[in-house]
Amino acid sequence: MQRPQRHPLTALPALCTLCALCAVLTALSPPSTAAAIGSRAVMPDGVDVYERVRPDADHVRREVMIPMRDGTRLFTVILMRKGTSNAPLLLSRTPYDAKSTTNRLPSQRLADLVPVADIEFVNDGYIRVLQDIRGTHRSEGDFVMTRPIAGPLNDSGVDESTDAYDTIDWLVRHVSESNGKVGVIGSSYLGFTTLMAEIDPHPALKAAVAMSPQVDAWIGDDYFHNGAFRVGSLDYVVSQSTGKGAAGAAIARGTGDDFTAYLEAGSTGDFARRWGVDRFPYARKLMENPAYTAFWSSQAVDRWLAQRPLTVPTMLVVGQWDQEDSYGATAVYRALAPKDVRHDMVSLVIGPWRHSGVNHYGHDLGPLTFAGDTALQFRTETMKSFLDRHLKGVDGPRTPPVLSYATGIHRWQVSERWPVGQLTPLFLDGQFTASFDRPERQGHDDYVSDPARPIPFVARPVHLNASTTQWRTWLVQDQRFVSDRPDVLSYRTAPLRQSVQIMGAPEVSLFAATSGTDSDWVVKLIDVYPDEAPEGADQGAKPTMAGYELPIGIEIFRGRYVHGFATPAPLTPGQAEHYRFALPNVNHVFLPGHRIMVQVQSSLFPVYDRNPQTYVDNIFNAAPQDYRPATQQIHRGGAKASALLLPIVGGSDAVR
Ligand code: PG9
Repeated sequence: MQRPQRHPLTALPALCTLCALCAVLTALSPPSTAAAIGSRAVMPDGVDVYERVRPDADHVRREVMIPMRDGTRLFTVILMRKGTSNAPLLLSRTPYDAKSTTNRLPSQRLADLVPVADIEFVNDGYIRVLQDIRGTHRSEGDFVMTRPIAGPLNDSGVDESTDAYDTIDWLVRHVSESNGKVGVIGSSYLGFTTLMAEIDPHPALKAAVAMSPQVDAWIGDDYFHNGAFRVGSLDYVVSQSTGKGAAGAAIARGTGDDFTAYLEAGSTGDFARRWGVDRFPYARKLMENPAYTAFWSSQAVDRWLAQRPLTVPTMLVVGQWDQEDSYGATAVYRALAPKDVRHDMVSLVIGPWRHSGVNHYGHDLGPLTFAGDTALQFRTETMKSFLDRHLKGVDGPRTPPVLSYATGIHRWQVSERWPVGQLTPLFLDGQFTASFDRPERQGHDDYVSDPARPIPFVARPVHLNASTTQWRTWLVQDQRFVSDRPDVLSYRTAPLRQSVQIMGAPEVSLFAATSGTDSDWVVKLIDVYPDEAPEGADQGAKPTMAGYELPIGIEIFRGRYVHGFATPAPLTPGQAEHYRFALPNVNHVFLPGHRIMVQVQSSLFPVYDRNPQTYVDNIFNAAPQDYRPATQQIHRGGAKASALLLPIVGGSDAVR
């Protein structure tokens, strides 16, 4: 609505109505104090709309409300270079504000407005479309977190799949500059909406690129990993559930160390209640569904896709050090690859990136430096030719079935399938050694895990804020900050005589017992750099990687689920169980002179909530007296030969 505006002159008494000069002078001079004090002398300075797109802009911007089948209208931004015709549409459906995402810089150049990852596409004539999903920002309707597919968990009859369908249908009929072909792309939440568009897809949907998609939030994406709860989820829920049209709220707990904030609160449920987070519907859904019941399994996107025909060429992308959604992309690859009989529909890309790092600068991560901007290389050389082929009919280079960046030797590698390596046990042995030879003697190593002294996941102070460097790089942090703790067991190989390459997901095969009735098991695969002194290190001039303990994968498993994710049960004190779980997928080369290390511990706090180590029905509601120290036993050798199975390229011959 226009605010009423009054010109100051209209409030002044007429001076000399016949004299033009007098009128001009009056207009130029500031209103007199007397006039300003008078009843209506101040002109309001706010304006409702500033038309940012000026006549000399290089692009056209349309903001439209697209109607869905239930009448709800979704806010959509459509951007294209002036003079565009017969061009493909590149659609992303986001909960993160379509308008501000497409106003990166105040500029008349389209390339300045869109996110950096889009620049090559808009420069090459793609029509870029971003839409606020239902219930977020400028769109109508209710927001439902990662809205389940219409069915038992969603009786509204609409979901992100129908909304994608209706949007695509509208776009191809109303954007006259388009060639009628649509691609969907996006990372994380947008990776989820990308995959949802592939369920019963619109015929105009010709290609999809799902990056770090949230696929199964209980097994290995945002909210839980193998049943252990990721407490930072509460921050996300609060900001996401309050964000319509504005920046979402933050939990008002102050700016201190989150390690202390969570430890002092008690259980995660107590933390939530203390800060009023238990009033958020999605926080309640999380806290009421701690096990992998139908609530979670029937939301798993890989299961939905597995049940449907594969009709949309799909590229799945993930970062090797993805601190949020490391699971989803490869889970969907596993679900779809068997359907890809002609071997030309599904591809997988694993880059040396953090979560969504594929859309940002890819030169480095924490202390690691790569061969150039790996993210830009992927986007311009692989992703663009994939989309050009399917959306523009360009007969460019073949899309590699699998493309992965070999960290350690800094090289992109193409393979026909994934995983490539053959699982080869690296055994835990006596004297805290690790070896590819089966241990000769049986034994166990013990430590006390005390929930009152959980092991931090980064050096304190901890800030569970997803936009900090601390959060974005914690998966590559030097593990020496905990290696000396008595409750962290570190098993190391001798320095390697030859390089060892792994391509796939390392698998934990851990035989472990606890004196408690529940327990968490955290396993880390670490590349230990040799104690070398690079040039300049003596003057302290350059950061050195000497002795660096670089995590190649870190994962957790909540003991109560050892016999089934849907059927938690107390552990029997002192009885060893066999824990099997996977670390994230990687392509890494351990170089000669480096050592391979396996660390085992029982907490990783506060990225994961504490296990009280006494079985309670719902850990969210554990009472203070439930948190008890426990003695843990890690078995090695004989029938309980704990090992980390490494997907070694060249099999066991490569390490002999
Ligand atoms: N990892 C974030 C997320 C996705 C889906 C649900 C909840 C969180 C994200 O970066 O979008």
